[in-house]
Amino acid sequence: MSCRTSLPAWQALAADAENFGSVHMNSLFAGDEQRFDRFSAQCGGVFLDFSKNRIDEGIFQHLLQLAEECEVAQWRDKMMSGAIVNPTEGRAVLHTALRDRSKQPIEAEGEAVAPLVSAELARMERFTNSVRSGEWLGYTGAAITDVVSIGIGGSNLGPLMVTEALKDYCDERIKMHYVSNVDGAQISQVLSKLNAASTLFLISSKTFTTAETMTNARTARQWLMDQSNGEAQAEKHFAAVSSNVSKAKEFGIGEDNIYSMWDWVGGRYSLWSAIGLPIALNLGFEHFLSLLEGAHEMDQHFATAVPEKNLPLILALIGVWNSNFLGMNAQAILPYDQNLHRLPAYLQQADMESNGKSTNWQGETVPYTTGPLIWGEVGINGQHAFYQLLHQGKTLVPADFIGSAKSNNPLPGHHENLMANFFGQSQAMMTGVDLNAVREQLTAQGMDKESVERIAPHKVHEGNRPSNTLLMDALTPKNLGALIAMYEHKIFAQGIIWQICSFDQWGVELGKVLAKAIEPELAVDAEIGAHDCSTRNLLARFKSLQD
Ligand code: G6Q
Repeated sequence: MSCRTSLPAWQALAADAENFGSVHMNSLFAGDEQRFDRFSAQCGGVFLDFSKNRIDEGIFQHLLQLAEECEVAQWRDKMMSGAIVNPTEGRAVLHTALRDRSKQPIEAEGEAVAPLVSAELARMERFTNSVRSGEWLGYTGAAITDVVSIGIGGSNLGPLMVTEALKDYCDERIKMHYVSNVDGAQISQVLSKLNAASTLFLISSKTFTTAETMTNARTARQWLMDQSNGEAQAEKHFAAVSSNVSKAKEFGIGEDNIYSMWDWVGGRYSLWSAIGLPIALNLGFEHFLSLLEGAHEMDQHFATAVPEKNLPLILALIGVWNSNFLGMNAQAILPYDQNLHRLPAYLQQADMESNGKSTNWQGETVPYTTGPLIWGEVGINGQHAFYQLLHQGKTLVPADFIGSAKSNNPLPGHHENLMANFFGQSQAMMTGVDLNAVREQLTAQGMDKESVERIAPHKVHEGNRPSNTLLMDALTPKNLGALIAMYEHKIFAQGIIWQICSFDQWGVELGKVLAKAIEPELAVDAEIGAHDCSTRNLLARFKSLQD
């Protein structure tokens, strides 16, 4: 297997970076009225403008050539047809099949996938409707009003992000609460507001062995028993989502209340499976289906759109250009929508757990940077906090600006103000303002010459900072589905270009193993084992501070 750096396209891009990497975008825009048309693309209700990047037609063509030489399209087809594209775990990766309601005949490990997906969706629908309609009754005969979703990582971040994002579609029939942290603070706070008689717990864990989730699930079960003086029957208050049915049954959850997922659904790609039940319970099943529909539309787009208009592929290539060739190893996610406030956290997992790796498919260390540092915040709040660094800092951070043309909360003046900032910030990152222009501005404001010279350098914005703008018609379930799927496929395409295994997560294991060894050592009478002197002394100090 040849290293990506020896590909003709990689070498052409390295030369491009030498020759054109520092060309100011202002000069690329000057006199080129076609730039926006050429460097923009659309899928359904999601529009992408990628013209504010340091690319010209030649660089873009070399990026497309890189995708071709890396066989991204062939790998995409393999993934979508159920081939083993998660080699270190020996698994197919078929989250796309979860949202394909056309029931294409796809097999994973010899088993037809569509019937499994349809059957589980039908069970989810019945469960959702029975809880939401008040048919499902708790131990006193009261209808369910609150659902507590207990799960962590991929079994939490997706449903939490989506139910927050689509709050405006929620009819308040069922209130959702999430518990992910094993810190007792979170579950205590959640339970303190609830009435056991009308509360249902949904334990979401693919493996049903995750320590944090199991600890929280046991605490929830004990709380239910305490609150009901031992009268509550677990089957009226517990349901589970897992691929480990026997473990869920061992915990005491009846088989009828266990919803399946499969090995070919990765945790961080699982919100489309029964892991998405919090979404359906909170918003209603029809909205969950719209989410799937939007994601499927993006899947089809990724599979069929020409490369130069293919949103996920373009985002992947722009990311590769910025990080591997221009040395920008971070990516800001900046939603201009309050309800998308969990999107940066969600994408942190999706991207960093997938592509935060340094070993290629052959087990060799790759000689280039891989997944960038993903971070972000609701844009308008970020403006009053960290945008200083985006505009004038020495670390260059490409940004994705995400917003909608129509507001779901159209109060007079609000959306215009929000979106004026949305457009103004990416423009400022791109155009900047040079010393002469600053001098002129300050002089025009009546500042004396000496002050102008002293202050002006501080107000220079060099600009030329890359960004993508994602403008949706509106934040709807369908558009959100498409947006998430777009990022999933971007991450996939980058993993292929970097030749890394995007679907495993060995990097999260070592710390867990060490924590398991340390936990018994925290008991008052237990000995502290052989650790480095930092860890040993910290453990000793921790123990000495217990009452
Ligand atoms: C996601 C990861 C990880 C996983 C959690 C929860 O891709 O695998 O975040 O989702 O560790 O695992 P369980 O669902 O098995 O509890």
